[in-house]
Amino acid sequence: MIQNLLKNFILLFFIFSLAEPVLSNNNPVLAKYSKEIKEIKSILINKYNVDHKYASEVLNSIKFRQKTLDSMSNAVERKATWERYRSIFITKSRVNAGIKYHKKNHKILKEIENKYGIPSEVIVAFLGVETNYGKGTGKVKVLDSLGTLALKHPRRSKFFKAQLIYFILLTYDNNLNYQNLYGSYAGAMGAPQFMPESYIKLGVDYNEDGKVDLWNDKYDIYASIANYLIRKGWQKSRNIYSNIKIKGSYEDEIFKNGDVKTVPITDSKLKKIIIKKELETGKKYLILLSKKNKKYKLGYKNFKVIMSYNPSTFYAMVVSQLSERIAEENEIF
Ligand SMILES: [Ca+2]
Repeated sequence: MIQNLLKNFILLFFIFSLAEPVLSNNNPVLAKYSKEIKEIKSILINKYNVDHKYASEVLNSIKFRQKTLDSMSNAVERKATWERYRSIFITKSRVNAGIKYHKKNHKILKEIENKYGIPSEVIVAFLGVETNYGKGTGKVKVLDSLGTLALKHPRRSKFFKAQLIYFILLTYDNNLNYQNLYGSYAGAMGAPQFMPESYIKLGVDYNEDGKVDLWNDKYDIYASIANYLIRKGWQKSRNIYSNIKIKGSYEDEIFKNGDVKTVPITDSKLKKIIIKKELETGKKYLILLSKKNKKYKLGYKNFKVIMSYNPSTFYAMVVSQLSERIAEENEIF
């Protein structure tokens, strides 16, 4: 209420001041990007009805972070082998912590599982890989990460520009202090590390307290992950992937275009090259993990759904394997 009054007061003040605030006058670093900022501001004001002064004020507060750009090009997905990547995420401590977390939050997790049909251990595995079960939600100001990437990323500035716009909209609509929101170097937020667009479009206010809180509210966090997966096409009670054995002569062939990828394969082709012939229904993918060590799996629709959260084949496989270990409930000693 007070915030609304304040907003109205600011709006009135702005209308009667009659002067359009000059954006770059107190942030010379941004001057070079005045065209882009003008465009972002215009979308916020005209498409999303964000207050003019608010949009200017937030955009003016962006501080560039070179570290953000460096981190983008050094992401572990881009460099590690499967064995190295797996060893980072499927560790004794992460598996044991996941089993404990799953038991501790059993009641809420089961409620969400029953409502959405997403296995609770899959929800917990996402949290385990993303933020070590909500413990490390990121220490970088989201505004600065997204501002840097939106204006300076060499290839993906269009994507990050959209995320910056959604971020500002999120803070405006929910009365969140944009100076106080921290996330990953790429602008992912909260325990499940949602980008602003997903936060706005797929976040769920499950406990109906008027806001989607992905930092602190377990109901909102679990329901938002479940909702995300359902909306991306998760198939209830179906497998994520299977172990398969490919006949020796075909093992080299499947890796002829390299590894670290997930590629579609038809049933007829599959029947020709695998040893065991009984197949599940639905689309299938060869998950090519390591050419050197001939590591591969057979993926189903749900594997691709996990990849919609993060397009890395390795990422989707560690989420899948961590969820299995949590479901088994065998702590590692
Ligand atoms: Ca809520």
